[in-house]
Amino acid sequence: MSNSFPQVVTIAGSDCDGSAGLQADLKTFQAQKTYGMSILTAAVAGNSYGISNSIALSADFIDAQFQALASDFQIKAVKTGMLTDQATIKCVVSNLRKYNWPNLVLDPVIITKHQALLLAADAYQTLVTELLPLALIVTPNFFEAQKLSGLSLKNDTEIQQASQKLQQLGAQNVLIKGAHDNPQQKVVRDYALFADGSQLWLESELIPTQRVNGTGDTLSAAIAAQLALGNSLKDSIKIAEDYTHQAIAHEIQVGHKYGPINHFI
Ligand code: PXL
Repeated sequence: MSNSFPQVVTIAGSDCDGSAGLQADLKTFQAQKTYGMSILTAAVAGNSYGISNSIALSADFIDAQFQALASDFQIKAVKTGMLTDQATIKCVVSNLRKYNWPNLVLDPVIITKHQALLLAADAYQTLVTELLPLALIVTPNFFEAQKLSGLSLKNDTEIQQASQKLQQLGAQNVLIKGAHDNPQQKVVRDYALFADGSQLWLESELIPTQRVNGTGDTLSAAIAAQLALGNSLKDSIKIAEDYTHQAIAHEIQVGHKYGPINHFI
């Protein structure tokens, strides 16, 4: 067995309860047999009931973290999570341009499932115009995809059109996560559109549980980890989807309400 592990970085906020944000990313990197690192952008105070407070780190400190990692490690893939505001996005964009790390997975974190705003309203356009064009793949959830595309996504054609729109905005590849808020629903369907125009519908059984905190973070982190391991984007998405599904299916009892998924599997 080799003792060398590809190094992967998350640029994200800390969620103190360990369910989401950079904690979920690092657990995922570890589970995928990659070496995880983190550039901290913000920290939130929260638990399985919700988020009560947050702070953003300074651009100077974010710069220092980039510099520390770039001067020592060979980064094979990167993902972004909570980016707070315009100043943070601009700082992250200028560092990504400077260091040119490969395989950027952009999880456009805007608002949590429970309506906590993690990106300032005036930062949204900056994310689209400056960060999206650097992304190998963008992984919006259903609501983020509606917001990014301006479409209601009421049928498959609109989901396909929204993905094309995100490509036109600069993302090379797009993964839109399907809605899962209909009580009658039995399956969740995610959709991927690739740079060469090929596409993939990914269908999985909907697991009826409230314990899904950190699902989007985990999926995008797993994609980054698989890319770092040298897999193709298509294979990385399939492996990451399967890992995330298993992590939801094998529920763990942590916290009283909207608990974390199971990164041990
Ligand atoms: O799951 C989105 C997310 C990302 N980053 C941080 C979070 C959350 C959700 O709670 O707290 C820091």
